[in-house]
Amino acid sequence: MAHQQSLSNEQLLLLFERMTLIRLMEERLRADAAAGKLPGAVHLYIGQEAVAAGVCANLGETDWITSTHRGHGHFLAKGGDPRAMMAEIWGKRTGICKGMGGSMHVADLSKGILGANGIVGGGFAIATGAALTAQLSGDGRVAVAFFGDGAANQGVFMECLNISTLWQLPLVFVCEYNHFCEFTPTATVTSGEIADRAKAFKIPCEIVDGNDAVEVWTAAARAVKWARSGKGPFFIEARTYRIQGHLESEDLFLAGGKYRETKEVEEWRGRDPIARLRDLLLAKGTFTAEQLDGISVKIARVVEDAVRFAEASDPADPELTFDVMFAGQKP
Ligand SMILES: Cc1ncc(C[n+]2csc(CCOP(=O)(O)OP(=O)(O)O)c2C)c(N)n1
Repeated sequence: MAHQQSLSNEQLLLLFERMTLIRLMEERLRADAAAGKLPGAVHLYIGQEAVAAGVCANLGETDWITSTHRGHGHFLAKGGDPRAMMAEIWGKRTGICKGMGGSMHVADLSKGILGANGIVGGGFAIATGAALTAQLSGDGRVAVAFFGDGAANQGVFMECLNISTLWQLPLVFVCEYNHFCEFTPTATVTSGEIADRAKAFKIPCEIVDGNDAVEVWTAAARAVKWARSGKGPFFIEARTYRIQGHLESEDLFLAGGKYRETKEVEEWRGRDPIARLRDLLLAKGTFTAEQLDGISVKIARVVEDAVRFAEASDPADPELTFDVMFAGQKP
């Protein structure tokens, strides 16, 4: 585990708390999806928590992020409200988007969360636009585009690499290389290294162990500093693994088919980013196992509270569809 000395105990603890919150929220969503309680699809972030938490810990509230269809972790890591996220996923009017967007569209502009996105690669141009806004206003903000290894094969990725470096925009690209695009192993559809695509535009790159929160944090600190100081974009490729299926109901799509070996999933479970951070905290001797367990219990209560809030809320108002889709016009 490299560079651990550069994080204070408070920063390490914050990472642990954020990652635990994401994990427990996702595990609860997994259970509720299996019980048929959730409307719509959920794409879970289990196993990738170190990426969102490590990057967002380096951002201020007014910095921007764009996310993906697998966006719960980014939302929570950037300070999004667990209750409002849960209610959104449950399709309730108390949701962060009044229950109109659901899991794939959690967003909170007041926290710089420009939204999860059902369009693969949809966040690139939004983040590039946000970075241009930051540059024009000169207010020192940065934008971060989280995206998957599959999204790196979208043409708009190249467009945004190109213009962001030409215009020296304060933009950090964060590729979460989780090894799959739906049910397709990335290696079968992606030639060469994704980071090399950024290098071709002379954008500085770092490839990090995406299951090592400290390594992600350290690379992100460098990237954000670089972008904020006006030097242009930075690219991080975080090597990680998608522990859950592409989406929780994937068995319906697969009809008994298989696209990865159980052994491989188990190997990656052994590199669990939260267990690794916990081991580091214990090894440093600053926190005891009882203290860390106590934190997890407290966070489990936050999750329970979010679920109860969502359950007790009224369903989304269908009439609102006309406002959000058609600016109030009715056919
Ligand atoms: C433009 C577009 N094409 C295809 C899809 C269908 N689709 C949804 S998720 C996905 C795979 C995305 O893989 P990746 O970007 O690696 O993200 P991950 O699911 O691994 O987090 C695809 C092809 C889509 N939603 N949007």
